[in-house]
Amino acid sequence: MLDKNVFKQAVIKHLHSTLGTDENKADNHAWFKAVSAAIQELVLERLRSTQKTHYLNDTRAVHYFSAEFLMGRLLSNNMQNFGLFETADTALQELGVSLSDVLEEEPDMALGNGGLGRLAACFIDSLATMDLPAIGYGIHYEHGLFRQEIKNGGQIERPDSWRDYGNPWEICRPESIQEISLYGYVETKYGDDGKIQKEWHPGSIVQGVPWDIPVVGYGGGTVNVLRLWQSKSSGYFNWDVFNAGGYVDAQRENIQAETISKVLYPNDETEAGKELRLIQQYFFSACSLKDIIRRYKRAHGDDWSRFAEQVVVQLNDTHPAIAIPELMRILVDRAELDWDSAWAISTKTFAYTNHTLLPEALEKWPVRMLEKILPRHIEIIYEINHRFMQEVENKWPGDNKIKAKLSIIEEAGEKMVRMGNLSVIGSFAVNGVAEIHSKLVKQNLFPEFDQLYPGKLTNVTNGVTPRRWLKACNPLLSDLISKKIGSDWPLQLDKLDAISALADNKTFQNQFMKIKQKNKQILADEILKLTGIKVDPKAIFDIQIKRLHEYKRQHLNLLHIMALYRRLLEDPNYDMHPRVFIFGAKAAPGYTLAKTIIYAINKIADKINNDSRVNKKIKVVFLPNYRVSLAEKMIPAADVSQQISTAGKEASGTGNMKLALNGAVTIGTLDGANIEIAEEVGEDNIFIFGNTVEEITALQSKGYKPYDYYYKNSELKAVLDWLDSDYFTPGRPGALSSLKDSMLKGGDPYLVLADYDSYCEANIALDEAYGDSAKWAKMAILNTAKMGKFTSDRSVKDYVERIWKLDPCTVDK
Ligand code: 9GP
Repeated sequence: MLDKNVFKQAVIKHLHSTLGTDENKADNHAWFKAVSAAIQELVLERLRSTQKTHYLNDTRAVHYFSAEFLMGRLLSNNMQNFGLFETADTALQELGVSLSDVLEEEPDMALGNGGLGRLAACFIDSLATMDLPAIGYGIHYEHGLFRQEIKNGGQIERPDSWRDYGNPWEICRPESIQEISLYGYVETKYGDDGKIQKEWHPGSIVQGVPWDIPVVGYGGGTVNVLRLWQSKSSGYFNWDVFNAGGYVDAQRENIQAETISKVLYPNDETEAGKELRLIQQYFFSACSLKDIIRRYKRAHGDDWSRFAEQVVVQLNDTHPAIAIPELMRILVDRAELDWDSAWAISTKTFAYTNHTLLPEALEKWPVRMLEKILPRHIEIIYEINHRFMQEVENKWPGDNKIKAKLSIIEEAGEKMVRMGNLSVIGSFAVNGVAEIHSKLVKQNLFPEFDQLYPGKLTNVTNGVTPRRWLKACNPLLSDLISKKIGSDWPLQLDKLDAISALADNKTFQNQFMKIKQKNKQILADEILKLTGIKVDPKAIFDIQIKRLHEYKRQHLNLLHIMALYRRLLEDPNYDMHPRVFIFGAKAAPGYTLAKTIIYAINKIADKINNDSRVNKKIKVVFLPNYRVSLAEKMIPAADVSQQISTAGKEASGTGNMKLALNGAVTIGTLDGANIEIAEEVGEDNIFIFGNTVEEITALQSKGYKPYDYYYKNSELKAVLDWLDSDYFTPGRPGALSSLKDSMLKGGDPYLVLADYDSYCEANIALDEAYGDSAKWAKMAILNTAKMGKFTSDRSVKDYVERIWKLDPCTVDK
């Protein structure tokens, strides 16, 4: 690898010959570009070796299809993974440049909404680190998730322009452009052998231009690729369709082609329900399949028999599920395989991950939309369904209820294609993302599928990469850990358990908590810079960071904050440790109540922070534009991790893992991966509260009555009523009433009120525990120590062994 002087020379060479500037003129952005270019030279060298090795070994590879990859920044990560971070730091210092200022110049690659997209980013990091042949496939959105500004307390969405000044990592590959078809009609013909043949005459053709982002494994051995497709007009104009009267169809291409990869849908957990969204899904799935097939054919020609041996495609949620009929179309219409052979190949190729049980997030597309956009695919879907219905009939003869439930086509109301059912039927493995979630997938979402295909439905608990989420984001703690237990923990996270033995050791406790204190000071400075709010780093830093959604219950946190505020007003000596409640969250632009919750947090924050009667005890901070790079600053500074979703609603969560890994203690419900975190850290080191899934089901089946809780608890009633006043929104009475209404008149769909009491109790227990500094230090240390299970390397290993069946392939250095 590079030594300091060679590195300096490389950076200066790029300042001069790539950027046309010099050391005296260069600003931080130019330094960022030059440093990135120097690193990219190494990256590309390793990328070339990796690709050559994979090609020569004709390796089986996993193809991770995901509409979202939330990569964040890459420079620091790539330097860390090459072991060059310290070298770069000293080299730049000697050049009079601050590495941390340079790192701040990199825009986040925010091509995802939240957990699902960030999980994909962690998985491709682990795949490269573990020398596994893999490629990520997604969309090269021109605009990633919107930039959030807060104006007068409310969220404003601004376009995210991550590539405005170029991106140093991506490589355009025009030699691998793919063309895909849309619209038009299907012609039925008879071949010479009398067999029916189908020919799709598309109304328009769109080009997919691939951009490759290298994915550097830790240690720099393997560099895999994330291939993102940008849409482009092909300039094709279909005379056939035009002459047949399809004027609009024939011209649609030019208007739409470049729109396809324009923006990431800013939805999280909700169905987008837009034609463009379906086109996006088809666009990247079809380009990616073509790319895979091109590569396969280069090695195996037209012999399809080995396709499923070489290729496994993981569908990240149902977003790429249209790849299933697309592969069938290619095999049946193009390669002219008979249906059964094609289906055998296809169902050995795909595996599907389910990430949610929320009904509104389970994708369905109107049949008429598919008929229009993908007329051949809807025919194939009907054929898949027809054959599947025969299987159902064999298993449950005459049971039309089960047929209606399992059918890919939903017939009640407007006819819809259920992408979840299609994914289960068309895949050889289906997994949920945490134990409880996978259990609910089996029990509630797809119980009959579980009976029909025993063993197909399984669990792979999520994980996060410890390289980014501890080593890089928390250098002080990482160094301390490495000094105590050696430096191989980023590759073998189980080794962290060795620090459990130090959990009672006073010196270690002091060292550990001193680092937390320093990280809190750094975050306090950042808070001041971003919001003008001064917070005391000695206070408890209590953090809730995630997308804004009612099921995640930021409003439960808020009700408790309001209750503390009241308690302090009523009793100025109310005994509590000073606490700073810190939020980061984006709301989907069309999700009105979520935006109201952001507004409420900000308005309540204004009031509390400026009320000298209480602001030594509580402060509330909403950090705007929550994103990966901000998470990297917040997580190391957290004392408390809020994971308070309604039980059964959060499939897994991954922020919960990152925060605990950095020594935050969780206050959480028995939901998602919280349950497994609790198992690992032990009940003494986590604050669990609230109704369980079973209790919630029972409450709902006997008729849940939020008003009962409202009238029973005078404090809860008072804080809810407070929302009706203009206390927090001077001159705008009722501006927060819709929030109260959602929990009373609206029926409180996420059972906030049912969990309120036990949440308050858990908070009291937490406050008491914090008062005992040795006890708290021990809890924090054990949280870090016990997170070994939650490395994404373990998740990937589970996928590899149980689903993907991949062998590692090391790349010579
Ligand atoms: O809501 C889940 C979240 O709990 C999980 O951690 C993440 C990764 O598996 O996926 C989220 N689901 C979605 O974003 C959409 O289904």
